[in-house]
Amino acid sequence: MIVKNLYDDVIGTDADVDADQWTSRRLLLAKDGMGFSLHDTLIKEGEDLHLWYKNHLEAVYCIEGQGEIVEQKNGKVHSIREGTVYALNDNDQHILRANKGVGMRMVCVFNPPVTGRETHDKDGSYLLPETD
Ligand code: 9YT
Repeated sequence: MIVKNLYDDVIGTDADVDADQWTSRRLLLAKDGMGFSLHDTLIKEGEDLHLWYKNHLEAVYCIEGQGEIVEQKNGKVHSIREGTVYALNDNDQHILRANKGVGMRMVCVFNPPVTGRETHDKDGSYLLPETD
C-alpha cells in the first residue's frame, strides 16, 4: 500500500513542479505502478493555458476556485467551479482559464501516468518517456 501526504511527502520535493501558470503537486506517479498519475494542481489566477494532451487522457476535478474551459474544435465555453469535472476523452485541444482574483485548485488524473517533472511543450502537451 502507498500512503502519502501532500504536505509531508510532496510539497518541496521533486514531485512539486512549479511552472509559470500552474503548480502541480504530483501525488502518484508512473513509478507508483497504478497506471495513472494523480495531481493536486493550482492554476494561477488570471491565466489562460493553451493545452493539448496528445499523448495522454486527463480528467480534472475542480475543488476550489472558478474559471472556464474552451473546446478548441467548436469554441464551446464551459464554466468551471467547485464540483465541476471535465474529462479530455478525445485528447481535446482546449484553453483553460482561471478567473482573475481566485485561481483554481484541481485534482488531475493522467493516463498514461506522468513520470515526474513534465512541463508543457510548445503545443501544450506532455511527451511520453522514451521506450526501447
Ligand atoms: C488542468 C491542467 O491540465 N493543468 C496543467 C497542469 C497539469 N494538469 C499537471 O501536470 O498537473
